Amino acid sequence: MHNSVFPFKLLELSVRGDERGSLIALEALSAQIPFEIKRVYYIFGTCAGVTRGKHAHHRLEQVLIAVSGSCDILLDNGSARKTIRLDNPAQGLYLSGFLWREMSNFSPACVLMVLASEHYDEKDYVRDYGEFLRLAKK
Ligand code: T46
Repeated sequence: MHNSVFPFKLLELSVRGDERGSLIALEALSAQIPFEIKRVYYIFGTCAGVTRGKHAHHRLEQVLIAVSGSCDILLDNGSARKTIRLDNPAQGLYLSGFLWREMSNFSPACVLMVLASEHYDEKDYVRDYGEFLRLAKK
């Protein structure tokens, strides 16, 4: 699915399964990950009821994968909102545009792995929702 109003895509990741179990390999600049991976981080041990995120990025591209457990990703383009449930390690949520995002409803065992196109840079974040709305409507 690709949506120009909501710049995200749900990626189906190829699973290499055999009698021993499953393996997913992710390579940069492939159909699976359409950018050079400069950073990987993962979120785990999230306390019940917590909402994380609450920011937008100016230029960062990311793929979010719930490699264990599940969580909800709320996406907001400044005029509408959508919630995507991540509960499958063979599914990646590719975010490439100016979207406010919030992560919530983490299951206790959730590990949310994120592949990012840039090194960490606090200047790329918009953490104020009012500022986000102003920039999104430009
Ligand atoms: C995003 C969502 C999905 C670092 O030092 N390096 C890093 O690469 C990251 C991601 C974070 N940090 C520091 C900055 C904060 O002191 O770790 C602390 C927690 O980061 P933050 O509050 O931004 O975490 P989340 O879960 O709200 O958001 C993160 C990413 O920051 C963000 O880019 O899209 O996950």
